[in-house]
Amino acid sequence: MTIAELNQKHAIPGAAEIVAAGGNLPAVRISGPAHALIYLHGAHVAQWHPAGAKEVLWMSGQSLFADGKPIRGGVPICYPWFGPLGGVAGAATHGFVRNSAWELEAIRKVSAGVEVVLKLASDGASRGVWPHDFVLRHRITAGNELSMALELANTGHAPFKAEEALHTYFTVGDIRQTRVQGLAGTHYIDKVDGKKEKTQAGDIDFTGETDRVYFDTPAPAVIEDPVLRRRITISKEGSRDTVVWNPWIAKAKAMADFGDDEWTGMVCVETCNVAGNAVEVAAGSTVRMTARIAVQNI
Ligand code: TA6
Repeated sequence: MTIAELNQKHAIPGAAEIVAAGGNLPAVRISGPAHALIYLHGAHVAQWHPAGAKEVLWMSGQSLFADGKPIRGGVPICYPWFGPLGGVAGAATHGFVRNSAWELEAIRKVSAGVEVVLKLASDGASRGVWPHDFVLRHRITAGNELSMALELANTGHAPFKAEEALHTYFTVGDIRQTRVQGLAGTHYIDKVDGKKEKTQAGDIDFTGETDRVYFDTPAPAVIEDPVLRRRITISKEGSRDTVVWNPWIAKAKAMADFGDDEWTGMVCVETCNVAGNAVEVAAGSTVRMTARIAVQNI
């Protein structure tokens, strides 16, 4: 559908319209009182901030906005695998749905703000990469909080297991002064130290490349940002794991779609089910993973 046709069907005057955003890709722009920008490409939430707040999500100035390519920032959806696909050369990192064109199913005003529903179904191409039938719906509500619910339906005749993540990039004033709270005492795999299993002592602070998968962490995580003087709380349902990532200097330099000096202004705190906590979905059933983001001044 063209942007004009999408607006004809879905626009809500004064609240939501479809625009040609980065790379002329169609995106839903939500305006007032909260602001959000949601690409149909990858059902990708690229921007969100409540009224009166600075932008909460982070986006690289070097990000690509192109069919088949991931957007560097906002909230990429990782599915049906997280990270590289073991043993399959050329398989897209973090799965293929973040690079796919999703269908805009609905936009509606709700009490919590504006809800946008995007849908992606398996097809011949996806079955060639991953041999299961599914329908994904991403229900995003942008208001004073940002709520994202990823619903996964198994439309096939056999159960399957899948990994899933809302790989959320947050803006921070300076990662070197930022702490992540709420994961003390939990176990994690340290991907920058030989994937050793460790226990988190107190708050997470950042003194170098940080890439950790925290297992069995259903509790909220909190980003404490003394520079922007705000606290971002990430609550969740249906997610057992949390990934915390900052590429630091060398990794930032190594990524073409990540500015060399941008590493100081971002942190990923990701809502996910990965590795041993991959979701098992029975034929005909649906599972849901939700992240809810709130920001307050401190
Ligand atoms: O979530 C952390 C991570 O798995 C890191 O290892 C790093 O690869 C990051 O994701 C970004 O992955 P991407 O494929 O988007 O470059």
